[in-house]
Amino acid sequence: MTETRRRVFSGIQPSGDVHLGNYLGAIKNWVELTERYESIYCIVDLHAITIPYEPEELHDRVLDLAVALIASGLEADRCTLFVQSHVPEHAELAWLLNTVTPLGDLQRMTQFKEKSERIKAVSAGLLNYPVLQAADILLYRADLVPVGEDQRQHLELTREIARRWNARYGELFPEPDALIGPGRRVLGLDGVSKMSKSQNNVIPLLATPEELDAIVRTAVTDPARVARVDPGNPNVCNVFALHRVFSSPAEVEEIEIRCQTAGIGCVECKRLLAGNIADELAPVRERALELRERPDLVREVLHEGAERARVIARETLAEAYDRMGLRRNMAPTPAAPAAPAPAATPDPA
Ligand code: AQP
Repeated sequence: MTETRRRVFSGIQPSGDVHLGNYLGAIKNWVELTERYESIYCIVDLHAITIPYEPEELHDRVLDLAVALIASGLEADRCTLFVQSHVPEHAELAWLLNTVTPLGDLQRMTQFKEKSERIKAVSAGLLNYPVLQAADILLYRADLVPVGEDQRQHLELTREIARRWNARYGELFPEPDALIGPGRRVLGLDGVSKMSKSQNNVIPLLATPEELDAIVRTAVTDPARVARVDPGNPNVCNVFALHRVFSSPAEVEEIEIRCQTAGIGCVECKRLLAGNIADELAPVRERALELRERPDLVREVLHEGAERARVIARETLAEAYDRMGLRRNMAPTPAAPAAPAPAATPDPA
């Protein structure tokens, strides 16, 4: 049975170049989900400003991300794609949800702890990030949220926030389920940490073949393999992990053996990988080039996406305000039409 009526929501931050981690861990799966679900995808710019950023770069980053998403297959006829700040109801609902979210729950979030270690001035926005995320999801009363393992804790908090709010103000928000896709956690060029836009360890999704060759060449391989003549261990090599994704099974098998027997060096192994990534992503790159030539088209997709999203968002927010006793309509009730004056009776002469 096709589940056409169930709704999926997910978001991605315009916080840097979209990379293979985002693509393999999220975007590819999002495209597949559009076949089965009503899909709403959001460029979460309000989340991106919770860590230090350059205001003059943000708008271009949003458009670049939109280009990458549409080029990957999230075309307007398959899903609703929009920018979070274009639908102000996200921030409004987040404020309402803040009031039912215990401070301790936010302080316990792993991502908050990790990010606040890297940042000097930690803002309240970073702490409240998961509440805004809850608002993103609950605003559309989404049933399913495709997330990576790293986002599971935030989704659990969203469910908890929905439960608390519903218990206090009456059932409104469904508790969304996590949809853990087939995508894996992709490691960065250092081969240790998660590939992350803000970590300077990425392979950009839209890199040209030449750029890919140069970038992949910097990837860390098996650290124990010092010289070309040393045999390597593919199981601890991130380049090999990416071969498993981008190379044919026969090629993977051959590389595994040649690495273990020092039959192939890391330089050649990386060159092959860069070539295979370039080949697989060629259609995405080509579509992105077309879209970059037509920024008006990209803006139109985002504009129409926001219009569609707002229809749902307005309705949910109005209901939430109402249930919380926040009556926003203070317009005077129109006066009743005046009764017609009685016909004058002529004075008796
Ligand atoms: N390395 C990764 N492997 C697998 N999946 C990943 N995702 C991100 N990095 C990897 C998935 O991409 C989706 C969108 O991510 P996001 O931009 O909202 O936030 P993020 O996870 O914080 O991504 P980054 O690249 O690490 O951004 P910064 O550096 O700004 O924090 C999510 O579904 C995520 O799981």
